[in-house]
Amino acid sequence: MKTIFSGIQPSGVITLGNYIGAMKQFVELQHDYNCYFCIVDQHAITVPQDRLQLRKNIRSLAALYLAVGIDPNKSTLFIQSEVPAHAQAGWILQCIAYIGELERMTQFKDKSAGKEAVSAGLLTYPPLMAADILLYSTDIVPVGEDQKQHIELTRDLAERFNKRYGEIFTIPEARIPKIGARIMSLTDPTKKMSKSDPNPKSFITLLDDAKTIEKKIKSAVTDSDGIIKYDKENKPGISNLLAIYSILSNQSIEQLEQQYAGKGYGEFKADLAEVVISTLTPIQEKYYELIESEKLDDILDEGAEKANKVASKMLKKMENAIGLGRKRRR
Ligand code: ATP
Ligand code: LTN
Repeated sequence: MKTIFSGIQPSGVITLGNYIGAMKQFVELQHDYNCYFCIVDQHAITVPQDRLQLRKNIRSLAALYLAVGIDPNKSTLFIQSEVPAHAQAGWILQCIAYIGELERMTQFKDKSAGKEAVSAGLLTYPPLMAADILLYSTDIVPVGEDQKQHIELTRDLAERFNKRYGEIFTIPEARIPKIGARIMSLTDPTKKMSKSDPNPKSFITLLDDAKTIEKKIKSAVTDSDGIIKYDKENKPGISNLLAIYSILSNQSIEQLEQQYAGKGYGEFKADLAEVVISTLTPIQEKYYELIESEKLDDILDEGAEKANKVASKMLKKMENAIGLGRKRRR
């Protein structure tokens, strides 16, 4: 069975963008692959985080993974900081990476733009992400469009390591969905929807209640020509809403265009809100059952244990190949 690894940052509550671009795929893929899904808390601290909020977001993300349908009997769900090999292998891969290639990452450029203080971790984040992936001999990494560049860098680092020290790493491939790989902000449809956006109107979280969802969709930025048609260049707002509608309702964009021919944005948005609410209601019910439960801790303990076994073995292999530490007789 091939191996899948993916991670989500506990930097806020998961948005519809994260769900459509990443999580929804995870649920489908777990039946056919050996899957590892990670709460990448060490990645989240590359930008400042409030201590209590971070703790809350980590637990909330774990419960959401399960609530959307990740089955702990099929997939390994764990928290990155509970598996020390990630940071250890991340350090080694930082020593393989070049500063120039890290400075070229668009996520680094976006997140550091205009900031007075930028942490070194924001720059060296991709080698840690490479460690996440390479420790598990991952074949496939399901992610949204924005992560493509990081996976390419991961491949480069793995190839460089293999060439220098011997064939240790599997070279992973990104898997990006055909539609929904880049859900846009509701307030600025030229920007990606992001859970850490300071304006909560720009995203819908998986925990938003029905009223909030209706309001956010109603106020989503569109255009003034009143035609429901997919045209990303000229009608980015409506095209984004059509993409969300299409994926959540399993109807094609063409079907939706036909269904709403001659109808107004108001009706379209009200129907879309219904579709979003009916997708999220069962997820929220499961979430609230899990969030305070001991079962959630048991699943995370078991996940960390399984992940630790695999990751520490690979870390040993890396250290051996490089010549770190001592040669062990036992
Ligand atoms: P942050 O705002 O903290 O950067 P984020 O919302 O961009 O967070 P991540 O934790 O970085 O989310 O991403 C988790 C997964 O969701 C990744 O696979 C990423 O590609 C995907 N993803 C993030 N935003 C979107 C989006 N707008 N559309 C589709 N997929 C997305
Ligand atoms: N960089 C990713 C999160 C992430 C990840 C990973 C995704 C960290 N490690 C490993 C896939 C595989 C992000 O910002 N979305």
